[in-house]
Amino acid sequence: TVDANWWRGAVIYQIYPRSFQDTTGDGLGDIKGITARLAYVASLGVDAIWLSPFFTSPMADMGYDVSDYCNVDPMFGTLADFDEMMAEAHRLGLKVIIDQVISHTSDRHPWFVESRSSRTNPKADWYVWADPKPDGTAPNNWLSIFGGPGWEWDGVRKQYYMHNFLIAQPDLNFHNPEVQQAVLDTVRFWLDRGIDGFRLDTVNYYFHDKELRNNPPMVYDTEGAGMETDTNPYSMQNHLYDKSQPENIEFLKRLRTLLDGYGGRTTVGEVGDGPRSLTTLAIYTSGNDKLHMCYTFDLLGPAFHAAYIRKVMTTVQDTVTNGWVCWAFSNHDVVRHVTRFIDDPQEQDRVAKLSITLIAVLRGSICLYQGEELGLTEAELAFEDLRDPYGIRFWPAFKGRDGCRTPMVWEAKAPHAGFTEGAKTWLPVPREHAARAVDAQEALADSVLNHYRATLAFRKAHPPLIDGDMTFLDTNQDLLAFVREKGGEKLLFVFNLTREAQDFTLPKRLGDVLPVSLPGFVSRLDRGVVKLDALDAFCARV
Ligand code: TEU
Repeated sequence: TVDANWWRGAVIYQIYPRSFQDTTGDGLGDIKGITARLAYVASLGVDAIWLSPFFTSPMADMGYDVSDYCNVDPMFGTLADFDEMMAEAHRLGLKVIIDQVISHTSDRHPWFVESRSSRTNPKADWYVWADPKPDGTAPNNWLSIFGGPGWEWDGVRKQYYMHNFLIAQPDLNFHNPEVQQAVLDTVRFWLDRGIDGFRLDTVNYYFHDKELRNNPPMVYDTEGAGMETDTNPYSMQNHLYDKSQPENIEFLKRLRTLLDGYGGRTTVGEVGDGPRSLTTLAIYTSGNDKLHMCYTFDLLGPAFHAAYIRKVMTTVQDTVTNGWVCWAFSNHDVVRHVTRFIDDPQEQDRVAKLSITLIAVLRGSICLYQGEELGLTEAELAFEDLRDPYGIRFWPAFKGRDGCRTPMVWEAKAPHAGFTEGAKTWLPVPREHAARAVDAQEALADSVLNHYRATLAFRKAHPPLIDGDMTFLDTNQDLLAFVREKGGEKLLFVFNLTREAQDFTLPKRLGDVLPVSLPGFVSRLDRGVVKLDALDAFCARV
């Protein structure tokens, strides 16, 4: 029997299939490569894998532009490869979460090909089509996240269609019940195959404003939680009018009902909506009848400061009273967090270790992104190397997302670090990444990789860390101190995210404090004062 709540507090490892392991020599990762490396993934101590899209796609947005939701792109293999991969994952005790990109399709999806063919075909209303204004310009001021207008003129229909992302990613019209049904059918297809959950791409973009009202200007919150500008400073997006349309709640309920019919399945929605994202997340994940969990971009920005993290976590406590958050410091869209958080190469490993320890003891589930367990930094790429259309468009002001998508490094001494036996790779493998390959780090007791393993084992061993409560203690601006508690078991954590040593005087009311050794750190307790080194952490039973 499956534990229906396995996802609460789970650790999910994100695999970017194109860059994980190549088995065919074409320099692109594939499903068989994932299967071959699953034992490694399981050895980290994670609970699940999340696979970025591997579906049939013209790859305009590296697979986030799907042209067949129910098949595997030949570049990645076949459905049989997928089934084999899933069976191996399950044998190793890993759940499998796949990426559903249903807010938009590829412009080559048969649905769109039909929809754009006339104004009267059966799928004419499956996408967001609108007439131009009398002067011929776009229906309203909506912008694409990847730059330029959110509308594209179609010469056949003599109408505009809406796209939140690339022109090649037309937005589905969720107001049409047939579209909802078609999308739910694709979800059912994968549930029947046996997958354990879905990461729902841009889940708050499903419904557009039916009246196509102009957007008000985007007001950026440059200090607070939900700093969309920080991860994405060159986006020209202002809000598509009230992205969290009430209709979406009803749709998410239908989706949940479908999943509940299978049991033990989960959803993790991506909610990137600037300052309001946690409010949206709270609505989407409350009440056990919509999504299981969501993640926001709050920890995907540059801030690795105690005051900021405390602010995010307390905002969560105030808003998400009845829902569940999934945290991540890195993914395939943002600069790798070691690079974001520190520029001194000497300190990168310590920051990698401190950040996994911190995220592993926050309240919530967590997503790790392939390669972060090696302490990989953002790859520096030349313009000629770029493959991300978003980066190509805004170079050099914004270098795009390729720097975090370079191939995984397995063997320090092998050509292309063991990613492929072919002559070339789709993105270069940086030399400094190869030196951090899995085999090199396996051999070192205090490597970042072994620290990840020890930290995830520590998390597993302490139930308060999985889904216990979290209470903050007062500290100065530079320190983060909180207690995690469940069923009478209480663990105190103190984090020093600065590069200077810090002292923290324990409040008397905590009573007896018994230090617990936290893998990889040197802090100590001295007569009621926690002595923390630079970039250090402390744990105690209270
Ligand atoms: O990302 C959604 C999203 O909001 C991104 O535009 C994000 O703001 C940006 O990448 C930050 O640099 C999802 C996927 O994760 C992304 O890879 C896709 O390109 C996008 O949806 C469109 O499907």
